[in-house]
Amino acid sequence: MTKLIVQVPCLNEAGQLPALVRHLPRQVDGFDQVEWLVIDDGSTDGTVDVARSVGFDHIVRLPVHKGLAIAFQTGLDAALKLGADVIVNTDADGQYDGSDIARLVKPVLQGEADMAVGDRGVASAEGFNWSKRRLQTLGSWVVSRASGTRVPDATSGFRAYNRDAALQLVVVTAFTYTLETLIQAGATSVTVANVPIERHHVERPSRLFTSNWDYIKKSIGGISRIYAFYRPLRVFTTAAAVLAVAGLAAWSPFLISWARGDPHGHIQSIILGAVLIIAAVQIFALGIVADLLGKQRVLSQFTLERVRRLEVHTGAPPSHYEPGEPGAAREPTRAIDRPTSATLTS
Ligand SMILES: Nc1nc2c(ncn2[C@@H]2O[C@H](COP(=O)(O)OP(=O)(O)OP(=O)(O)O)[C@@H](O)[C@H]2O)c(=O)[nH]1
Ligand SMILES: [Mg+2]
Repeated sequence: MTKLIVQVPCLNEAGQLPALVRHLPRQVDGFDQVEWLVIDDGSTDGTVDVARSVGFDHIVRLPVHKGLAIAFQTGLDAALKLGADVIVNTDADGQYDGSDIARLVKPVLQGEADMAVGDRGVASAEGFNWSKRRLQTLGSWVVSRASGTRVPDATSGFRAYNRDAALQLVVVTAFTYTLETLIQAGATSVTVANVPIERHHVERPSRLFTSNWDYIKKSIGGISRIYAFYRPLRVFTTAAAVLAVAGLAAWSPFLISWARGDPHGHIQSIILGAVLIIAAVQIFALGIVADLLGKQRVLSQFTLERVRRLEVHTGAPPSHYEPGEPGAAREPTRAIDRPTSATLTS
């Protein structure tokens, strides 16, 4: 029996859920069972009650607000423990069309990819303002550079994961799961497919950002941090190179007069140049340490993947779980019988 679980992370989405479920499928080709899971992140508007009343089978209710990245991961973890073979994440605001789920899961079902990302065509999509379009394009570029995977819509929240991909994912940055999960996919053995999808225009205010400026600030901060996190050597070496060049420039008055046979004076430029060169060497050394820490992170990731497999195998219950619609929750756990396919490639 194959099971699809559609998960919807929510922050105060009571008003959106009734319209959302009208388009969420109960049957998808290739699956015997399709279930819905809501992840409530400390909503104050009765999101959980509405989710129950509109037929969600499973509810994960975080006791306090933890942010989208943690909510997303808690949802994946619960879906695995509920026996999902494939997990689809979609947003509550109605931007994505439930009828696209069948198309989204196809490459995953057919074994062409471990993960599929719904591509909204962000570079040309109407309804996104200029800054959002540019920042989404920047996000996709950073993901391509940091991971070697080409993903045209890296910030898309409409995604499908097979069990292996879901077991391997770990998000540690709080800002967003979208970019980091793709970079990790590129660094491990998880293959990614891009599936063109419909995008509906959404009027309701974002739950992630309070204003345009907030979006720009958080996006630039988040994207830079993720890049430095996954490509520390490149970032630190670039910073060190800039300082080294500035140091040589500061030394140049002394070097020029020394070449002309007058090695006296220019004490300020010698001191400034020396300070800059020492700083460059230290930053390069920090880059090497950060690179080694990155390797440690990859090792921890593989340990965590094995712990998750054991948890699922032994039937550990999902965290913060409540059954949804009475009688709706079926088969709370199911063992994973296959060995890990993860390979150390990073
Ligand atoms: N659990 C949880 N869900 C959240 C949080 N912030 C946003 N969400 C949910 O994540 C989904 C995406 O949030 P949106 O408000 O649609 O984000 P957006 O700014 O419109 O981003 P785009 O849809 O990519 O344009 C929605 O289902 C939200 O309810 C959060 O802090 N916790
Ligand atoms: Mg949205």
